[in-house]
Amino acid sequence: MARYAIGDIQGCYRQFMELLQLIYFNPSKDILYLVGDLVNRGPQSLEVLKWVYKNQDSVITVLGNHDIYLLARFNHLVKLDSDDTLGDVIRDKNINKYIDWLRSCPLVYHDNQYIMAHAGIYPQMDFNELLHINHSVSNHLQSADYVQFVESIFGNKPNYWSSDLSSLKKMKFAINSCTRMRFLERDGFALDYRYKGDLANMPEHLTPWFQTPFNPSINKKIIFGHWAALGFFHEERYISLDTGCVWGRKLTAINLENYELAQIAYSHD
Ligand SMILES: [Mn+2]
Repeated sequence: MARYAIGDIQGCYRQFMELLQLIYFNPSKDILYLVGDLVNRGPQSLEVLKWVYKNQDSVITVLGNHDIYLLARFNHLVKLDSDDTLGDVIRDKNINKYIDWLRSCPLVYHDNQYIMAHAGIYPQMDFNELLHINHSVSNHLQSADYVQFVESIFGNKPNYWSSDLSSLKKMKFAINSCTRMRFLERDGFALDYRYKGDLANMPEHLTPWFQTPFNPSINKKIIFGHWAALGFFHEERYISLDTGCVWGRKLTAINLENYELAQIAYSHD
């Protein structure tokens, strides 16, 4: 058995299939860790969803911002974004089963060695409290009135963490930090939603989330994606996997036993 983690696929089905061939992925014995953002922007979101749904017993997926957007879009909670490529997903005859499967995916997954969340783990949070909130979010997403819940979690506020927040605000903060975070304000560590670029050009008042002091309860290597401008990084405490396939760059897999990398370039035909 081998475990592999793969970055943001965003509908790049062809590259996803080529990457699985390159790593000799065998769904009967290997496990894939997917950092989320399976869909949107790219050309074949439906094919990606079908594959992941069919192989769900061999796949661990955490929710990305685009996956949550699909839940909202399916339920007519958001305006159609001009870059949206989810039309064929929404119209598919099996859409209900894909939506129900997405509703069963967590925000955060962890095992003995790793913690995985789409954008990362907010460094100031107690990890056990985050797991508790993760569990509440899953319960809401799987409840009969999940549409109301999805409607209630949109928006940038609160952009700071406090254990005094209400339970809904804690869930909103956990969803925003786990699925959208890149930079924090140096002073007070509030989430910043404006700057999405690289580290070289970051405004002075910001710091990347992973370069701030961590709560000691966050003591495993963090696997994340979401940040195409950051690209691939592997350091002692984290693995960054979004290498911008949907923006014409690469799709990346890392073997979680020996850290061998495999990559497929977006365009080679
Ligand atoms: Mn994302």
